[in-house]
Amino acid sequence: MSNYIENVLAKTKEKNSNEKEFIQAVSEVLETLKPVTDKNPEYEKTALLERLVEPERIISFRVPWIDDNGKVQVNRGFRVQFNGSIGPYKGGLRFHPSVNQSIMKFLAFEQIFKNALTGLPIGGGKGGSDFDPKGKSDREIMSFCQSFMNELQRHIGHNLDVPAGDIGVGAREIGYLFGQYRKIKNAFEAGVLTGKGLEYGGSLARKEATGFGLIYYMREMLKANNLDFKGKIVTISGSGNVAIYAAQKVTEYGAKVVAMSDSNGCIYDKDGIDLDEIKRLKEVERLRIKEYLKKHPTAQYTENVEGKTPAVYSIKADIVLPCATQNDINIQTAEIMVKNGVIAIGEGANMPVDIEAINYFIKNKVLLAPAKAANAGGVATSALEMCQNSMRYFWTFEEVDKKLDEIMTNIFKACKETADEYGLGINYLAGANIAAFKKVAAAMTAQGII
Ligand code: NDP
Ligand code: 2IT
Repeated sequence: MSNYIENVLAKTKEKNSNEKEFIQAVSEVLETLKPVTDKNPEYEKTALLERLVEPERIISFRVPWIDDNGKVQVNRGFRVQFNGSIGPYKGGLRFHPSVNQSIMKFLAFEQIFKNALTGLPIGGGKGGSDFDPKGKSDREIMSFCQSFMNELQRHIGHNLDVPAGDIGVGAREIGYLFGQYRKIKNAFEAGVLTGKGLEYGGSLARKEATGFGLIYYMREMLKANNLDFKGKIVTISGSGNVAIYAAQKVTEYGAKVVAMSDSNGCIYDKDGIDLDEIKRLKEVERLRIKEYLKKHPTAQYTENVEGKTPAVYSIKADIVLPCATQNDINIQTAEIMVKNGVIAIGEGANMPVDIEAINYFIKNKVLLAPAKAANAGGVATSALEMCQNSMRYFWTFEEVDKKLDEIMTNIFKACKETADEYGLGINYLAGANIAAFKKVAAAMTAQGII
């Protein structure tokens, strides 16, 4: 590593010592940038990296709401507006009890590079709350969303910052958030949020986009290595929005998904997962994945054990798609997967594989589709939704899906060409980081010291 990168990393660690996920995300990017920073001494003169790791703005706020028992609850809300140099801040909202400033900053930091890779004009942001949507009634969810928006509304706008969904935030939550925004502003500003319902400005194929996009990216990655999905056995961590549509597309391409999971445990169905039943359980009834056994008694359910490898990763598979949360796969889990003969990993979630495990996979010639490139289809289609909102027009499902496919194909191309140019072999993570960084660095340089 060059001294410049080492110095910036050391300072970042010191300044943010209690933010381990943020430090992890920054290290993972900076440690791959040496070949670029070595060639561009002006970055150091303009403190480009120091500016890059400092968010333009962090908003943190109180979210009071009343539960169904009439009790007042208080949560903490966040919006991190990390880097707006190539477009309005753009990124999802996560509602999960684990949310804190470190997780918000890691997600917003990753989003800067992901959004740059899409080729569309969007900057990096993220937000959310430590609110736990599990077990809450519809009325409680609405009450929380309205209170959250009462504060968030003054910080967002279609030219300023455009939130969307992430863990715990789907069409229902976006609907309540949009309704409250519209009421406060007394205006129908469709482009202020994405992932909206189709009746009021949402884009066709946005719901499917992250999962489909992941599989389009992997199709290109496999093709470049003389492989494809046909006949492959696939396991998926998670059973939410990303997991479900990745499962759908990979099945269309001739693979068989035999396992999916939630935070409690995993189901294994050797005949192939019944995805309609997963959609019913997760998208409609909001139940635990274990309920799958009621309709499929021959499937097996394994409960996760705290501190141990999540059950889904012990199942033998050719292709594994971590589509749940960060740091799901560490070196111990990676060793199990390599022993089981895995050939490719697709990061549908953000930072699901830690860097030690990523390096272990690459060393063992396992292809790894890195999150900030491979899961960019969601935010790319959000940008297409903003575009349609500005035009006051809609594209068909096929039109959006085709654009998504082209965008994902181009992202893989950028990762591969950059990896080739810098002699990085199959290290598409380094390829993605360098390609994205170059674009953001050029925009920041052009705009001066701000
Ligand atoms: P959902 O809320 O729809 O689903 C999340 C899934 O992950 C659920 O199955 C959930 O299980 C599981 N999960 C969440 N937290 C944990 C945890 N701590 N441990 C184990 N399992 C967990 O979210 P999404 O599908 O939208 O998001 C999944 C991942 O994809 C996240 O990392 C997100 O940042 C990323 N992503 C999402 C995009 C999008 O467009 N939605 C775009 C790009 C990336 P349970 O129900 O038990 O909590
Ligand atoms: O992590 C992500 O890219 C998302 N949650 C989607 C963000 C968006 O603005 O659509």
